[in-house]
Amino acid sequence: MLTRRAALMGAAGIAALPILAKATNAEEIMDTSMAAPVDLSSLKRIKRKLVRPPMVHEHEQVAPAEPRVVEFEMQIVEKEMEVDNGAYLQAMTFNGSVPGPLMVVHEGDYVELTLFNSPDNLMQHNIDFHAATGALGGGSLTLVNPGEKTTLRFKATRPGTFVYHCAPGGPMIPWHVVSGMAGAIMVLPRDGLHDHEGKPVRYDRVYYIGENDFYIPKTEDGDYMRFEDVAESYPDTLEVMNGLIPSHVVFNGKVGALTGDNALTAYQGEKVLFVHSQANRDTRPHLIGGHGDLVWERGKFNNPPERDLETWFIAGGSAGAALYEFLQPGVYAYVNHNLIEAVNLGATAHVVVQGDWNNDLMEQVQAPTEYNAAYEGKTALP
Ligand SMILES: [Cu+2]
Repeated sequence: MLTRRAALMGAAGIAALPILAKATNAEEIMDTSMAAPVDLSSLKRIKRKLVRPPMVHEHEQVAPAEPRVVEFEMQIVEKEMEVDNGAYLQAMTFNGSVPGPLMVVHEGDYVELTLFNSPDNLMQHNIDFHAATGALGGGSLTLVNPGEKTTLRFKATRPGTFVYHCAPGGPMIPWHVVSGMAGAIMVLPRDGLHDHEGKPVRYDRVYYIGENDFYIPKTEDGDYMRFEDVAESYPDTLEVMNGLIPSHVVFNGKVGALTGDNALTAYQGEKVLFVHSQANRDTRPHLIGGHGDLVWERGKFNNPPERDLETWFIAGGSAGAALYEFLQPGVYAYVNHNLIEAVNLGATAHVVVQGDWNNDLMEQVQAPTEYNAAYEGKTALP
């Protein structure tokens, strides 16, 4: 008997795979059911409860020597989100947030994720981990219909920050990603982070910033269109997507998600690690008034970090990490330094830092005041 699942997945699932010589070959190659079993029964298992970005779930920076199996659960939620005043997105999300939660494990650990596709959803979804090896990053082993769940385990062999995203095949891939279905995982070295000289480094806080480009269609009158559900939003959204000009570029799902009352916080003297991902498009984070002391620009901890950067580059489809010790109190802006995207399209966060001002680093020697242009300032000109 043809089950509902087979009917839904059979043709669509296989057709969505990249082109291989023959369909039968693809099926055979992707069949993992005959592989030799692995015995992980001697490993300790721990459960991690994921939290909403920019916060990051509880974790150790230095892990015990023995690898562990780290269990996570994630639910896929399709829902409407207001990404700016009057601009509504039919979003697809990992765990209800855009971006999806940051997962943290250590090199050599096994990530074991149970993914639930809520029966309230309309779409098939899956998860492709850039940190994983094989099966399209796990994408071909995790395709779930509404009402289905699946569990994937992969070994975190490479330390670094990596994107994960939904990739259900064909044009569904970019659409699901720009509808919010992306997040990141941080695979720490077992003994924690190291600086450019190999000395251990710790962070006092970690924040996860997921940047998204949205493509919300407009009516002929210039108002943003609003849709009943994700499926209805697709044709108009696709047209905007294919123009490659985003209507919004935001951090953490909406304009102002990390500013004002939602600003990130820190104390002077704290080392803050900013993990920044962009699953679809290049970006260039910059901390106005600060720096990147140690920056893993490509996010991979086996490479020595860059030092003292002013702006760093996150290639679309990757996540990077920047560590900064805040030396002055005040409000810092953390932006995408394409300033049109930062200011006009939304990609701005604030970091409010408490502490004591250091006049040695900066002092306002003369507050702005009127001057007599007949006598002063002339010596400045060449
Ligand atoms: Cu999806």
